[in-house]
Amino acid sequence: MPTAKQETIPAATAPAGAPRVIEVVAGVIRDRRGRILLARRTEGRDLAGLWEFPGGKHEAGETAEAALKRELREELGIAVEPGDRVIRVPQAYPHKRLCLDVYDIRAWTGTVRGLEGQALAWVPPHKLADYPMPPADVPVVAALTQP
Ligand code: 9L3
Ligand code: MG
Repeated sequence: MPTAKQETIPAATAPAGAPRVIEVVAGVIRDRRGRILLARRTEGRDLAGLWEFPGGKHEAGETAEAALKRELREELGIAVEPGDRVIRVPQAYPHKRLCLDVYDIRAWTGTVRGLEGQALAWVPPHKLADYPMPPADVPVVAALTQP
């Protein structure tokens, strides 16, 4: 039974010609001081130079939780325990559509490193808005900082 959280339209029932939605996950990772981790997208990729909540695309058949665990292990070298979903952001770009699901990370272990050469920043919540972000990440900041 699909749950309210699983809004992916199976390919078989998607309207003919509808562009596929790329499912992306990201995590809100906090340190002991309550700062939040942002990663800078590297040169040569789309949205290069912008700061994002770390994560990436689902692989085929992966749940959001599995994708998040894998992405954050690959990109940052940490083992994470995803908690509640903070926000789901549908995003239409001129050339593609994606849906970003952002989860709170309730616990993590290891040492955070930019394993793909990306710059990292631990940012106090009230400074998140100072970092230029991909359009999909902007509503996340609002969700995290609104009372
Ligand atoms: N994206 C946006 N915000 C994020 C993440 C992790 C990803 N916090 C967008 C950028 C790309 C797409 O999702 O257009 C796929 O991400 P990636 O696989 O290029 O990292
Ligand atoms: Mg990524």
